[in-house]
Amino acid sequence: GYGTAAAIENPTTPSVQVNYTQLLINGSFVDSASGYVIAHVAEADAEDIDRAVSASRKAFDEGPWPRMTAYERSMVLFRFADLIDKHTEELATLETWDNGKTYEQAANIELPMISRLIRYYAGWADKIHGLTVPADSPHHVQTIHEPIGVAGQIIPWNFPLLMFSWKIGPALACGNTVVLKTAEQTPLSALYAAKLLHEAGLPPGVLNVVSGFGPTAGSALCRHKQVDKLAFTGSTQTGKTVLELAAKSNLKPVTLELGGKSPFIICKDADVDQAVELAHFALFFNQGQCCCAGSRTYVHESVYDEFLEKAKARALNRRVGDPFKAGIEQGPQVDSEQFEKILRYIRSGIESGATLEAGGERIGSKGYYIQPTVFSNVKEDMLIAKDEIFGPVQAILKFKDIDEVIRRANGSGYGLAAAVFTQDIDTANTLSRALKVGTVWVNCYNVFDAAVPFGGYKMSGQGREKGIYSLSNYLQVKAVVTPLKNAAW
Ligand code: TXE
Repeated sequence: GYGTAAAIENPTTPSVQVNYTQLLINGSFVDSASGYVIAHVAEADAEDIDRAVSASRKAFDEGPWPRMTAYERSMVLFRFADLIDKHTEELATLETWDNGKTYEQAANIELPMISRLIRYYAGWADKIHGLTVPADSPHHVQTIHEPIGVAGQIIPWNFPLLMFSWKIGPALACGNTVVLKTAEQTPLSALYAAKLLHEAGLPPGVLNVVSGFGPTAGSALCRHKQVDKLAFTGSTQTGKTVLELAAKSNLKPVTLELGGKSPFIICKDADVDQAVELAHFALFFNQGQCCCAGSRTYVHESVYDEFLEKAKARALNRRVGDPFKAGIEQGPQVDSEQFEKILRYIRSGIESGATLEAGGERIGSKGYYIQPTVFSNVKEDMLIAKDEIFGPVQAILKFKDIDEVIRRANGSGYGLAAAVFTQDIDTANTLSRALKVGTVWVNCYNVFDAAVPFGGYKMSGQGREKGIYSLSNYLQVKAVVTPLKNAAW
């Protein structure tokens, strides 16, 4: 016969395992020239999203998570933070494998930020409460701050574990349950971290982590009617899709953290050496794959030539190579798609008349390494000054006066971050207030404290993450009104 449904649903597991997955060339198994397979990961589709959402729904509706005391929830998160510190080596290694970022950056900069952020939200869990509100009529009025329910969260590949922590930290502290979809390029670290969170005492179903692609798993999560809230970090284009899917399904609220084209403004009185180093860091950090990368470097005409020479020298000195080696500043780009996109933008920069001062090409023929690239003579109407390149490509523009640079800096459709470099307090204040962006760094860059809100104006997003601000993304406010029998008291 053809076999029964039970036999299909419970297939035999053979004892033989798949051992050979590389290429067999000249008698040996070898990796392909373009890279090697790190791991195979399960791919979620709509049906798996449905299973994850059901588990999350049940964990929210039936508890215990939202009904545990806030202190108990807080302790789970504190224990999780300790486990992150204990497993830094494993987590940072997975991050470097998946993303190509340097191991030193992952282990020494990102992992400590992640456990710190989890502790920050662990600290909030038992400090979330409503108000007693004075009414005009004889009523006792109070507000109760309740978790929203099942949060669907979608994260990108540029900071996989950091984005995981920004998303789950406030959601869990407020008592929500979560289905989180990692980026298809970088699924490994979040799975490992989620396992640690269960070791720390998280009940089953509270956090579900699914690996999968955007148009399948991601969109199924956005469309799901049992999901009560969405949080997304990624491209502006996909952000629009997420908002649309939310609106068309059950009108779930959405927070978005999207792309940017952040201006880094170097005024005439700036210390040029410091400005060069910070502008370099602002753009090239993480292979240029930062939503807040300082990707429009505005330099005052009086220091322009000196800045340009030094910026070029700094880019040429950048140490690019194996991200697991000590002292390396830049690893490969995340995948061939991003790699090709960046090389296309470099060609477009040359064609549109910008001056290529350094770099401009791939390094070697293996892996997605790109030379640290500097363009001068960049104009706002060029694509390299308008679009998010998301790669190691610095675009330098010249300006004359403050009003002009404000206008030009604000001319972008994005509004994520900006930097102001000056010794003059009045210039710093004027620029900080005039720039239409969610973060202004004055004489610094990429300072990411857990307590400081982050998010965008305009097409860089909606809502704020981190700090006290992200709690409101994960809370409903309920007003409870009760008549007072004896209004005199
Ligand atoms: O982004 P996507 P991609 C920018 C950067 C980059 C460009 C493209 O300029 O070059 O975006 O990168 C999921 N429904 N940023 O293609 O598509 C996807 O699976 C639901 C800036 O990687 O936005 C992944 O988990 N989800 C950004 C996440 O969205 C969908 C960081 C991000 O992928 C989906 C990353 C859909 N239809 C890229 N399609 C930042 N703000 O830092 C995709 N996804």
